[in-house]
Amino acid sequence: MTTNTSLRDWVEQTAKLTRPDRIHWCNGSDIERDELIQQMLGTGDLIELNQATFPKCYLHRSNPSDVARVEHLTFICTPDQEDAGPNNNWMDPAAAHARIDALFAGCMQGRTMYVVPYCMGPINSPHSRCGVEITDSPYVVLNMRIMTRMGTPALHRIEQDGTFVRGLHSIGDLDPDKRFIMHFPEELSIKSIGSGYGGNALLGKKCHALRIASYQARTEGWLAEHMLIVGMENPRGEVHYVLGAFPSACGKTNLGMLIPPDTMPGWKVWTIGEDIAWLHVGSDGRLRAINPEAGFFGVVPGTSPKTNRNAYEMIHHDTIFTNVALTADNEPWWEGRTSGTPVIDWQGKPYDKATATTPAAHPNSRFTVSAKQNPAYSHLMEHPEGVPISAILFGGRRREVAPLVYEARDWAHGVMIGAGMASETTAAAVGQVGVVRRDSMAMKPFCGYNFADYWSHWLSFEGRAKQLPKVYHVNWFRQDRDGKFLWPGFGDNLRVLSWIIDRCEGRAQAKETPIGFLPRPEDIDLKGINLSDDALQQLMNIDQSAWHAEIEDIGKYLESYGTRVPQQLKDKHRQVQRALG
Ligand code: GTP
Ligand code: SPV
Ligand code: MN
Repeated sequence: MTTNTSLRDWVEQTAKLTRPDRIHWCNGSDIERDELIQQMLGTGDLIELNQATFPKCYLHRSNPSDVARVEHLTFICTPDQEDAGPNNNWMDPAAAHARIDALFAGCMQGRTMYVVPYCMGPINSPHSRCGVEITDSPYVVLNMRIMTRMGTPALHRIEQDGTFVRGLHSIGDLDPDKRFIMHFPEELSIKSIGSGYGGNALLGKKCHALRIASYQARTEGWLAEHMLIVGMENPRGEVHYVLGAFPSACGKTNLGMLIPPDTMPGWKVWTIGEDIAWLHVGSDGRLRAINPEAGFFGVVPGTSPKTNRNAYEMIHHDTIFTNVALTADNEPWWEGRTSGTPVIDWQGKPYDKATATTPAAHPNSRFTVSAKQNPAYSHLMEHPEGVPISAILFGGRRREVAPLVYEARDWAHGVMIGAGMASETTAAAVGQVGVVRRDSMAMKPFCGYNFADYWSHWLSFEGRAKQLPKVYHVNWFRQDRDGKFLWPGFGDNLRVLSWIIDRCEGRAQAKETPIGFLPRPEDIDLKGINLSDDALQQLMNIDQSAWHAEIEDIGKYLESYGTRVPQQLKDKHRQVQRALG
């Protein structure tokens, strides 16, 4: 078992509460994985896919009422409600424990309790943090094995460090009325019941690496962010790393795995991360990033050889698919896959594409895959100090208002842009899709404390680092009147990144506007893409009256956080408002 007595005691107490038939300590071995797969094939928890075309690939169908994160059932439980802030649902810690422990009582009867030690970040990095997830879901175990460094090495590190985040999870009876995702940041603990899906259940991911970690990061002087990390080398041989904070299902995995367009020869791109980044100021005074994860839990719909060839190839072996459709050949199928025809939908029901009114794959269907299967995998993912960051992108889905790209004047202005960003909601969370909402730094569902304090923490990096990244806002999702995207996106986003890198190198031109610096059409490499004058006009200009309304709305949003909002942020906001006239 383990030499760590507090871990031993916790497992024992949890077993007393949840009353499992068996306890299994996970070591992370291949044998353990293969046994779990065999067992799940037997129970129907996994379905074997076509092993000739998709070797070692399996399908899992989650309960139809359990297909996405549940923000309304997610709580931050701090003694003082003000510390959780208006951005979070809050419950008093004692009341929360009582409420959720009542649901955990006896919930694992007839089941195996898995004890899953994991490490977020490279095993030998001083910035990595460990946790243990106790779960009764073998699907969660299989996913955690891909998404984290799971098993014996993590347990050894826990025994050395002496500390770990405790995550207790049970699928319960999957009743949405008995579903809670609760966080106790001061106790470094998480309790989640009633869901087996993604961020609700793989506790190393959003619960630990964002909500708990962001809380710790604030007191310890670092940042835990919902960001991709991508590396690039341009034809001049200059290497730059860029972070991108986009809300769920808004393009992190795709930008992190970007493939240069044919018209941009000589560019190389590699992935460090595609969902979460932990940021520290390095000994050189620069902001550096590690990816705490080891795998990708990515959106399947839209993945094709055209949009993202690397992702498409990467998920043809050793992949767990969740809630995709099936073809007659037993291959996985999803909207946007350019070949095959679905005959069974994500719920396992017969599907006829000709008459169907709903998608065959769930819009939030996902692949789970090891980062090492990415053709653009970089061994720098294992670098204990991470990579130095040149630029930070904030962005969202905005069919209107936000131009293709603009640059902040300075760090504090960049923080204001990140704080004020907004995006249309997506299928990654339960609720209405396509509604514009403010989502500061793409962290609305994930910041474990009061946003006003979080903005102050961001501002404080001016005093911590010698050289901070330049900050940008991007929007790949502008639409014309018919709802067609104005910008080709995907690999062509490198055209925007190329301008950003040139700006970082002090080369590229821009025009100054009230909201920041925008490229002129001639500043961006548009060779080989066909954009109408009208599209260019919309992508690379600001609409004064739309921006008046936008900046006013951002002002109201900041005000709604009350007296804790840093004055510097309000000043930056007022500056832009004044410049707009
Ligand atoms: P999470 O895993 O939920 O955090 O999502 P993500 O931010 O990693 O988003 P992802 O890259 O998986 O993209 C989500 C959806 O947006 C997919 O259907 C993509 O095909 C689509 N998408 C990504 N990038 C672009 C782009 O540049 N343009 C357009 N039009 N669609 C894009
Ligand atoms: C997101 O919703 O931002 C995801 C998927 O990355 S989940 O792991 O379910 O949170
Ligand atoms: Mn995400």
